[in-house]
Amino acid sequence: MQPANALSLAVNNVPLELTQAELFEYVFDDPLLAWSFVLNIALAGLTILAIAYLGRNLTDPRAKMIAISVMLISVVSISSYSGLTSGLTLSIIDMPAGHPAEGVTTAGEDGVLTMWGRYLTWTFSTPFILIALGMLAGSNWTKILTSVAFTIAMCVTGLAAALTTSSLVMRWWWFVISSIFFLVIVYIILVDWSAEAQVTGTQDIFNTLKILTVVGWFGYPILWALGVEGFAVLDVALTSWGYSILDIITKYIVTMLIMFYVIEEPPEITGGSDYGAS
Ligand code: RET
Repeated sequence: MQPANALSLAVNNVPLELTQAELFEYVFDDPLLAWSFVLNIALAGLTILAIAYLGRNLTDPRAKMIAISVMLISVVSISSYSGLTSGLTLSIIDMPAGHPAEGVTTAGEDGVLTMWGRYLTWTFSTPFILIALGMLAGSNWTKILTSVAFTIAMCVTGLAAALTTSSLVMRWWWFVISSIFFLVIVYIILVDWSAEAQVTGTQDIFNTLKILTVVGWFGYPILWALGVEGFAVLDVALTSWGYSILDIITKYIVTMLIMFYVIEEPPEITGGSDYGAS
């Protein structure tokens, strides 16, 4: 006989798989988790509107490019959090043997709630943070695109760490690879771009952004390690709030600081009407 619903599938000893609608319900049954997503949708939307308003009189092409770059951070973010809220980019992942959350069940299914959409969408949002920072520091495109390539590599290997179910050692191996890529980015920001910002004359704003970025970005692997993906010290809702708060600092606060600086179109960051023409 054909099983009538997911529950009867479990009864018949076939692994139960939650539908997207059930994941959606699961999120909204936990207001703490739901709010960690919804707040960010609201903040990303407000940030996009604020950038459009603040940037409406920009004339310099280089200043405009920095503004567009920070706008794209929030464009990705609103999509990312919509994916999480709808259940589209959430899964219940069964942890490998030896993992502290091994054998845990979530909403009747074996495994823990994994917000894999976060790691996926960071692949698209973090490059725009680095493009804006690199341009503010007055760096060249070789270094900016190197940092972009490494952040994409960091996020994709972080996604692999979260989704690996075969072996605990392999999960942490992905984490180590991702962390090495992360350190390359930290080096570029702290060493190369800090020196370049001194020469460009943007050291004041760059130093503030550098501290927010480097300190904030270190919070992500720490949360990964403490959350359900790693040592499972923090539960899913707390981990999610942790990421959401870090996102507020590393995206929206950084964006607003950049916008308030850029709208004045200081000579340190402008390119003149010929910028990008050749
Ligand atoms: C992971 C786990 C694997 C090891 C490392 C990580 C670092 C993630 C970072 C994310 C930054 C995200 C931002 C998003 C804004 O949209 C993938 C958590 C090193 C640094 C700034």
